[in-house]
Amino acid sequence: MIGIDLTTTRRRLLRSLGVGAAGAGLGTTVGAADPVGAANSAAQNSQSNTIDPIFGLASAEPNPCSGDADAACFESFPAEVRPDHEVEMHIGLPGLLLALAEQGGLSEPTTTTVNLEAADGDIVARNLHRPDATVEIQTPDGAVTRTVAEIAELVTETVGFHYDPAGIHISPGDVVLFSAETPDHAVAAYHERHGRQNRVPDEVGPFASPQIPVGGSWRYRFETEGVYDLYCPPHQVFGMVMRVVVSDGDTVPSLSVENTGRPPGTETFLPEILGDLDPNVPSSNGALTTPALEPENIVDQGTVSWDAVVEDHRTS
Ligand SMILES: [Cu+2]
Repeated sequence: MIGIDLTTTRRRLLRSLGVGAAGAGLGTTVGAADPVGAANSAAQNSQSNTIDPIFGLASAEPNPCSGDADAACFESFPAEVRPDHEVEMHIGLPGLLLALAEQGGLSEPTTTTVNLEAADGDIVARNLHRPDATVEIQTPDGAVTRTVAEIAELVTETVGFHYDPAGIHISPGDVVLFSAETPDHAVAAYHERHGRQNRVPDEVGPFASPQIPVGGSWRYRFETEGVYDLYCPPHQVFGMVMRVVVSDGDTVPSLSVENTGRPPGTETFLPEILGDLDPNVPSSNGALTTPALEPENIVDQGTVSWDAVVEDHRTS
């Protein structure tokens, strides 16, 4: 019965992610738009040329900053709502691991040894249970064969659902563009009116984006100095959070936390959708308490990558 329940839970989670048998659709990106057309679309899609302090400014039109565009892409937006910084929203889940999970995952004790070896992000093949044993994985493109050691490597490369950068230092009044590179993402402030701990400056309202379609974007202007903790509502349970530090120069504001609701989660459910394989990606709480995301480090670095947060978590 327990096995059936876990499978049901995993299926339900996979469905809620819009993930098919082999994770089809993950990593989907919309190709770089033609800059002139994108500029026109961006202008047409802005119902107003203002950024609402609660609802921001969303656009489903092709985002001129999608993919690997450089900072010149900001020029495509009207001056009064032009971004100063970009944060991308990603899913880092190998389709092969999702397909393996869907067919039941690895057997014990192989799962346990893979998890133990992957925990700090490094694999020592000889410590794995039968590292050269092969596993056949069914994908929509046919069956592929991988060794246990290769699957373990895939687990260490898995960084899960994330914002990139995961930490950013900006000036008061700056606009951040959140780009949806993969499906199902959104941005919300940890705020009491979202039923959460308040983790934004006192006078800041319960701001949030709608769910942003792939290739679309959302802009928000951070007016008030302070530390802002943000989460992705569908993926908070998988650790998708980030921190924005707003200050002039090298000033390091402190995070103000009020216990007005649920704190960032201390568990991550990634292993449940990966057939119990555990890439040791931090929970929401785990990510926000890494040294990498301390406000002082974010101000020092300017931006902190999600990879740095995961590495910090795995090696601490
Ligand atoms: Cu998300």
